[in-house]
Amino acid sequence: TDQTSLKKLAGYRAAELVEDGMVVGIGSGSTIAYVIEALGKRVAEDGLKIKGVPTSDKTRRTAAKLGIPMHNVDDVDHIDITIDGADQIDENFAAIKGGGAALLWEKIVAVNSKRNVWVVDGSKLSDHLTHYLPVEIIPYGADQLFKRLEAKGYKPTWRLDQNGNPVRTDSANYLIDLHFNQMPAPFTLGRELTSMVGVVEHGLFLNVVDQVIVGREDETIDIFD
Ligand code: DER
Repeated sequence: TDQTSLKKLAGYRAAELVEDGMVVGIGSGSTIAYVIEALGKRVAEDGLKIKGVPTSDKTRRTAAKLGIPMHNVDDVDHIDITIDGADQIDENFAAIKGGGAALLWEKIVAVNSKRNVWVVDGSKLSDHLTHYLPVEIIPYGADQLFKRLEAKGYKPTWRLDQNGNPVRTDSANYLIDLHFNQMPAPFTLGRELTSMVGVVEHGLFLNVVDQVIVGREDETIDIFD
């Protein structure tokens, strides 16, 4: 089975966690596109009543187009459940996110959610984190910050769009991706990064997720709580 149908399988399964009347944080990326598709169907066909809270402008537009009422994170009292994707999840449920350039809003929505669920295909699971680490930074002083990260041996690269221009996030910040042969302890690395002036947030999501839904090659679904 190809990865797409595993993402679809897991995405549709995750959408079943959403109940009528919920405020739902909606993640970003190609796996979550299936969650949005499934929720849109239920809104249109079953009259599901939910409030969606987006983790990116792209998600806001995609969900709204399918008839899901979208609200900003500050316009709801609380978020009952957030369903998002991830780039890599290790055996302690620590994750790297941000491959889709949405890590800041994803983390803002996650920390304001009663419950966080991640939906992945099996290829995202790893016994330790090896994926590049996205870091969102303020444009003013970005070049100096890039050099400081280089000096630390973190092998930074600019996140570029298909025209080779630096990507701007939904908060109009830049993204730098860090590369490690052996990643330092995630919690320590995260604290170090957010203590650097000009760093807004990083893609290490630690002690965030409550449940992980995995679409397996043999089309089974594993759920880890
Ligand atoms: O940026 C993110 O963290 C997204 O959730 C994303 O990286 C997951 O992307 P995918 O579902 O398209 O693999």
